[in-house]
Amino acid sequence: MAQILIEKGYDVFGMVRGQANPKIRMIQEETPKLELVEGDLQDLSSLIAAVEQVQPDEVYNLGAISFVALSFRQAELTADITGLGVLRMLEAVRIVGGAENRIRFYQASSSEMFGKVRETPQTEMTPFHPRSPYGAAKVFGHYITVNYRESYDLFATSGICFNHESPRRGLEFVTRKVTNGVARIKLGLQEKITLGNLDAARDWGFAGDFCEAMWLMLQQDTPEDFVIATGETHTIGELLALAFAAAGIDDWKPLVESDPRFTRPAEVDILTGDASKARAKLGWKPKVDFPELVRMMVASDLEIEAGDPSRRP
Ligand code: GDR
Repeated sequence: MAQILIEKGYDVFGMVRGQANPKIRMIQEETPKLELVEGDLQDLSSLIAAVEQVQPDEVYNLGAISFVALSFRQAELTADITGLGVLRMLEAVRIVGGAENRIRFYQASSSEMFGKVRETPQTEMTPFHPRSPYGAAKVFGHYITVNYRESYDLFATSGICFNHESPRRGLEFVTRKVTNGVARIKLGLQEKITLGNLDAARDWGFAGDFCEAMWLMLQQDTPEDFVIATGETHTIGELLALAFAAAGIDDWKPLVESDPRFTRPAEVDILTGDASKARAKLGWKPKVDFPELVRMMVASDLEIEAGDPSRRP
């Protein structure tokens, strides 16, 4: 997101928490023009101070505990950061934005809110049925954003984003776990990939395309919520086949195993988004398709894993 906004000519401030955040060095290397500001989604006064310091035109709240599996083990923390964190950020935007509501706000809502899906494909009107503490916290974040828009006339919008991936994806998420595992197998650094539920299916898109949609949402005349998705669903089997093919490995089935350690107490089996509204009103459509996304991630992981070991994730 920062990269895209910098390319558009914005001065971008990224909020970081903690006094020795290990990601700061990586962030500064990847986006040297990004300025950093201190703040913590658990601490309203720090958010007010950050927003006061920066005086932004737009705030993108992409901050969360975002790993669904972790949210089962740290449910209260997830509710606090992923859920209440949105309320605190909205408060900071409302207080600092003054009577004329100078600051536009984007909330990263999630397809995990649909969970045990009530209809397929999922639209802005599909009822929510979250299947994890993460999904439940995102539902709160979504509705509190809608509520601040309706109560205080804030330019507050919520993008219901389906899975969006890139070479920067954390290793704990299934796409990167697969592409990094494939690269390591190819280079003889690892023998197998151990996953959880192999039957899950997702609507996976490229994060760069999705960030463009987030920006477009804040450039409209009126604040509205949008589903952001590719409309295509793929299985983990397809992800594996494409990733191994990208590394030139044919006989991959013996290289993948499933371990209950990685399964979740409740699962979201299949998601498919309908982004017709975003297409019609924002003129948005994804540019990178699923095979291209997987090839991009495998190529990046091959380069990283073949390079300096101290730079490996
Ligand atoms: P998800 O992403 O939960 O959809 O949330 P993730 O990549 O973690 O899981 C996708 C599906 O793959 C199954 N799976 C595994 N997942 C992981 N992480 N590791 C495994 O070993 C594994 N094996 C199978 C999962 O069970 C699941 O069904 C992501 C996050 O980015 C959220 O923050 C975001 O809101 C949603 O996407 C949209």
